[in-house]
This record gives sequence, structure tokens and C-alpha cells, in this order.
Amino acid sequence: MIPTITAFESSPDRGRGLSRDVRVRWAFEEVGQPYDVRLVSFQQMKEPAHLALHPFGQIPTYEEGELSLFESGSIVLRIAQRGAGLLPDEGNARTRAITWMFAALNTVEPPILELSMAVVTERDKPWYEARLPLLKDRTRARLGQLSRHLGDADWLEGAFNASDLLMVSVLLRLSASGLLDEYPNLAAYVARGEARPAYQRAFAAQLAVFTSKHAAG
Ligand code: GTB
Repeated sequence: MIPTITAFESSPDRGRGLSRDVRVRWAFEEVGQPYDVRLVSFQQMKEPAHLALHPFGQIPTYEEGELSLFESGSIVLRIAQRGAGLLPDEGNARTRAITWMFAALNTVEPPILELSMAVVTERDKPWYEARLPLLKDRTRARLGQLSRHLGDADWLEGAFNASDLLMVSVLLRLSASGLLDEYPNLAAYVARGEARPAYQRAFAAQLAVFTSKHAAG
């Protein structure tokens, strides 16, 4: 059965690949699993049919037969467990990779999200100029630790796996900030992720949604 995911009908990032369906599309592409996409508007995300799939009224969701899931991390884990190539076979290595999936979403993503949300939504607030350096330094603290852990390795835990897919997805949100350039090994790590053919296909697919909608006027 071909799984169906949801994605923005009109992504606020204008196809820059920052919404969380991209990591799910990327995982499908890595394991060679075909998938369908149902596009939803902001209004549809808050209606009962979508809330039955996603209690917080967001994208992405995942439906496959009787199973429906929300949370991009959980969906990527499901895809990695069902397909080949996104998790190591050996037990301890597999658990370490899953640990890094949690680290990407629970430890590295929060300060990045806080920073990017402030840049988008707080620019006109009186505290913005004072708060920005704080948010940047919190992000730098995590990036420094991650950079030290990665060292000169290509990927977090041996071969590329689902934890790299999530970590690169999380770090990509910093592209416009210039912060990644302060950590050359992390900038190279993100570039390696983006260069993967599976990522390229996922990016192109989400961009096509945006361009086709806007070409049609
Ligand atoms: N923890 C959840 C997960 O990982 O799946 C978070 C899901 C989430 O935040 N979804 C967002 C959403 O549906 C889209 S990705 N928002 C609508 C709402 O809450 O009403 C977040 C996102 C949105 C916009 C940009 N952007 O414009 O750059 C980037 C990322």
C-alpha cells in the first residue's frame, strides 16, 4: 500500500524546502518507497477531518491503511523501519542512530526554531534587538557541541542514516542566518546531505507544488 502524507498547499517558505514534509519526502526517496501527497490549506488543517489525523492541526501526517501518524520524527522512523538503508542493522548501532534522531529533534532543533521564529515574528517588538544575540548564542552553544562531536566524520554514526537525515534537515533552517559558516565541518555536513540524490528529488517535489500553484496564478 502506498502511504499518503500531507503537505502545505501553499508553503509559507515559498518552496525553500523548510517545511517538515521535506524530511519525510527525503526519507521516502532514500528507501525508494513511492508515496502520495495530499495538499492541505491552513484552514483545512484546523478542520475535524485533519484534526482526526493530527491533534495539533499541522502537517505532515502519514496514512497507510489502518495506521495514521503525525510528528515528522515518528514518520521518518516508521519509513526507516520499513525500508532498507536508513538504520543500521546491528542492535546497538541502530539504537545509537535512533538516539541521534531524538537529539536532532529534542536538543538541536529547539534553539534553532526559537531563533528562526523570532526573526520572522518578533522583528517589530521592542525586545527584538536585545533578544537576538541571546538566541544566536544559544544556537551557537549547540552547534559548537555538535561540531565537536562530528569532528572530521562524514556522518553522525558510521554510514548515513535517518539521524543524519533529521539533523541535516534541522540545520538547513540556519542557511540564511550565516551561523553554519562559523562551523565549517557542519556546513560541509549539511552540503553532503543536500547533495544526496534522494534529498534533491524531495526538494524538487516540494518546490514543484509551490511553482505549479503560482504559475497557474
Ligand atoms: N513537531 C512537528 C513535526 O515535527 O512534525 C511540528 C510540525 C509543524 O510545525 N508543522 C508546521 C505546520 O503545520 C509546518 S512545518 N504549521 C501550521 C500550523 O501550525 O498551523 C514548520 C514550518 C513552517 C513554515 C516554515 N517557513 O515558512 O519557513 C518553515 C517551517
